[in-house]
Amino acid sequence: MGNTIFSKIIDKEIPADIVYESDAVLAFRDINPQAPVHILIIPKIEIPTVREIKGEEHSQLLGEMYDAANSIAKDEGISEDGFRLVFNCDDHGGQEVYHIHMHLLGGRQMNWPPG
Ligand code: DGP
Repeated sequence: MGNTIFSKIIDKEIPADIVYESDAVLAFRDINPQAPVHILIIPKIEIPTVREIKGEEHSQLLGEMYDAANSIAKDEGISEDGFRLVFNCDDHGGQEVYHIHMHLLGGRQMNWPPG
């Protein structure tokens, strides 16, 4: 049992608009979308921040998350024009939910710097 709202989404205790699911990874639409397509791709195991990612332990999991992002971007019709993938980390990174999640954003021109 994890500690965040995302654990409840994984356990189907609260609803989410799920677009991809495997044994290790779940992806669903962000409740507060910042772009026409805004999907969160998360591991089913709880890793609080990207600081806890260990290459040796999590490389396969991270690889699957990037595969999922590419597959979902194609399904959503944003792959050709391009998109943005973001992990926020802790306070200065703007992280609100302490279960790592990759934001997949697309369907409009992204700006830089992100603010
Ligand atoms: P971050 O700031 O990087 O931790 O992003 C957290 C994102 O999670 C934020 O864009 C809003 C989204 N979010 C928070 N709670 C829920 C929820 O209950 N359902 C869904 N679908 N998204 C949520």
